[in-house]
Amino acid sequence: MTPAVVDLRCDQRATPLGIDTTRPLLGWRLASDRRGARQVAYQIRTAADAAALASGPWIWDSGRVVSPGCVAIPYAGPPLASLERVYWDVTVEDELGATSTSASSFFETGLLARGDWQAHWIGADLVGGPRTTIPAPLLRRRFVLDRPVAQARLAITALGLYEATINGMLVTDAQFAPGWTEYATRVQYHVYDVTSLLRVGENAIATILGDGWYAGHVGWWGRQQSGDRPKLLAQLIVTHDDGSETRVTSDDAWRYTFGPVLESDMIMGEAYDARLDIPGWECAGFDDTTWQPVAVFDAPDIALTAMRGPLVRRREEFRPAPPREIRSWEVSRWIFDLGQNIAGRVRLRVSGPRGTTVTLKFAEVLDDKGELYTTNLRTARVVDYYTLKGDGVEVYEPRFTFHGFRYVEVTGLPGTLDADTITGVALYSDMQPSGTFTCSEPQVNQLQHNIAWGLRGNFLDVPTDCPQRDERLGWTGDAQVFIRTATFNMDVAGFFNKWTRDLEDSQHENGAYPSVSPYPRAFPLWDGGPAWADAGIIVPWVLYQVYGDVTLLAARYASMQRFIAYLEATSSDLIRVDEGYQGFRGFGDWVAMDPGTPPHLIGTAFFAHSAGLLGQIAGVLGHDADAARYAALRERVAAAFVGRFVENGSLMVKTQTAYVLALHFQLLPLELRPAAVAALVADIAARDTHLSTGFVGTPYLLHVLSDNDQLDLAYRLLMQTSWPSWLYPIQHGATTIWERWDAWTHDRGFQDPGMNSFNHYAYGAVGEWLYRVVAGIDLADDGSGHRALLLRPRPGGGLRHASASYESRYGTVHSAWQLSDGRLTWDVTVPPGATATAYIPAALDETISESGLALDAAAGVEVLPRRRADAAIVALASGSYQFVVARAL
Ligand code: RAM
Repeated sequence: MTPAVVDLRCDQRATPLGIDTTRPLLGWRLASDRRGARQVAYQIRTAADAAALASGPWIWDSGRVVSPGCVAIPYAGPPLASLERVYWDVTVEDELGATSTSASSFFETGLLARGDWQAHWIGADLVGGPRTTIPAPLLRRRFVLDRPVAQARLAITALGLYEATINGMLVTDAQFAPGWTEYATRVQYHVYDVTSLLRVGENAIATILGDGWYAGHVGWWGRQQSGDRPKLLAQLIVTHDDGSETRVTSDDAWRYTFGPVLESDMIMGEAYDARLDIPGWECAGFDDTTWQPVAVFDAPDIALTAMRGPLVRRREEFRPAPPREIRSWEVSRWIFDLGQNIAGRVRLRVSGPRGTTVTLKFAEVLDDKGELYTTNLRTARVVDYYTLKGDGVEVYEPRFTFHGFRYVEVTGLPGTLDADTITGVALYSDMQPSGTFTCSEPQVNQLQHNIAWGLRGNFLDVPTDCPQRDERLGWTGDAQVFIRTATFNMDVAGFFNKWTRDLEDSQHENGAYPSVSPYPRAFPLWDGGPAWADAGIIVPWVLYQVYGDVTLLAARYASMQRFIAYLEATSSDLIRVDEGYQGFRGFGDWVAMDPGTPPHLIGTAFFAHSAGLLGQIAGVLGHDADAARYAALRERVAAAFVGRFVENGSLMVKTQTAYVLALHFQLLPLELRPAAVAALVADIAARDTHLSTGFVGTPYLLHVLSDNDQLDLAYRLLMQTSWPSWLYPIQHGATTIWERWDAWTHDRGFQDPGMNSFNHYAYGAVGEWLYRVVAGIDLADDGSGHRALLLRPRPGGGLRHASASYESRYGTVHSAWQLSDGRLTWDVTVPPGATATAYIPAALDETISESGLALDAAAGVEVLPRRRADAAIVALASGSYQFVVARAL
């Protein structure tokens, strides 16, 4: 069977509208379970419509390109015009010479030139203050179409948030559009296909504007960090049957009023008075003559670019258990438990007398009296109010706010509440799940669950540290710590592609990357410091490794160079943030049990690491002189590290994180490594098999152990259940990852309420170890994305089985091992077009078969001459295999 060509993508999306890349990246994959199936050559064709793809005329024909590549292939046709739809397909030739053509796909450009926009920025006259909010304005415009509509596109954005309808129908189910960017530099627009929403005759376009991250509270610095009120920019472009065009743009012909959304703030919550509903205001025929004319604003001097990442959507819903009633002072409070800590909102379903106000409060955990624990929310109010209009069942879900919570307290409603009163709605960026991991230890499975929910709870347009307190910022350190784990659990290509641009937009002119991006100007830490600022290099690098997108590296290269130049300029004798350094020395090994790793050790280690990565990036981009220069810089920084921190052959700083960084970043000369490993092992033993690492050391800890013949110890740390450990929170009912090892302990209760989130993904960075080491799905690191796989499970820890799958750009990678009756069975799938180097876990005296055949007789398997004492090494063609390892008789 010739492989089918499926899953066509452009710029990582299926059939995107409104892209503004001039050379969008095309990709596809093959579907085949034939062993060895692979692409030898491809041919891409584009045409003006789907029918022409088959027979021409073609607009661009790549010709036959001999290449196995099927991810991130740049479009190389003629320059694209605004709002141009390009149909394309791809014909693939496989290794047997057979060809197969995909179904047709398309992509469509947005408004590529500034001059394409005739719209004006509009909004309401009213502004709030640094702490006082205003109601959400409703904006509308009626217009008449006198000819049939062939096609219509709405290009729209806001400084702030918009919800837009045409004739009362939402243009998108996305939430918090257009997302959060560095508003001083850029705002993203979206293009929607609204053809089916229009009709001949009178129409209405209507929007509600929310303060969002632009004008609402951000962090703990109050409102109006980027602007004083939300503003809308919208342009509807209608093409009629006869080819003529009608445009409706945001301008002074729009009118506005205030409605039922009295206040809606991302951090504080929403207040909605249903008595103020204005029935039909979004529809044609509504009389808006009593409304005010909108204010029209000068266009800000910022880039208006097409969206990159996915928008936030409603995802999972949670039905709570029946609520518990707490009655005091004649007032009933009802506490609901969703069973899962999420970022999102509650949909309320109530009936009651007109004017009744329901109050909803939120918390991640309960205190020892069974009440909501909200001290850790700091200045975030996190309360929603809904006032009933009193006409039967009313359903309400807020629009422009979200909370981090598992528990909800509802007050104000008469009568008895039941589980139907609320539904929890998880909100996060609309990414596709990419992996699964399970094993025979339920607590580790719960850990995997908590990692995945840590991601879901914090990938809300930007990678946030936490979703509940007055913070929720795009912390750079957290993002770099977690990104590799994130890739295993969700397709984060678009999400992080967007955020790397945010990060460059937030970069200080002197080259420093900040602590958070987007970067609120009130925050003094424009230099994120060691391990935080380095996200500017680490994040693009990981994206390249995983998704094979070179253009991202090219786009960010100059910015990365500026960062390394900044480190060179501000370090002294290559020691970064040395003692006495006047600038910010960094966050250290944040919330570590052992905080003793000094800033300049972390700084210099990450300087070497980032310089080394930039050297590799330069190599990938073909900048050979730069590659040599940065590689040499890395060596010099590593030497400076040794010169400063090694004495008599051992590290002077004796923290676990110091050993971990020195080993993982390969800073020590080879002969000093065994002693460092031994010292790390001894420290873990001295702590009764406990870790002491913080944000910085934790992600690498188990890798360092398993890479250095300490697999068993790595498993014992993973399986540790007393604190500090990954499983301690699980023993106490956690459903997400905690910010601190000691967020709550049985002997000490809650820790530092100023910094105590129960949904902080950073320590979930252990997730990549589960996939890469326990299940053994890894990359050969040749930059081809997942075309060259390294499959190397390392059974241990008393596990009887472990299984993972990962949706790579080439298809599903699968690895599942099982131990029973003294035999190890290992099922493996290598997707079409990919190859794998596989380490079959087998001792020298064990025999290996594949689907019942001797290894050297199995199709698609090439036994490599190198053999380890604990593994036979084979090269695998694509396909599925089952290896059985048994003791020789
Ligand atoms: C905290 C954040 C974040 C961390 C910084 C240093 O406020 O929650 O996780 O990166 O500080």
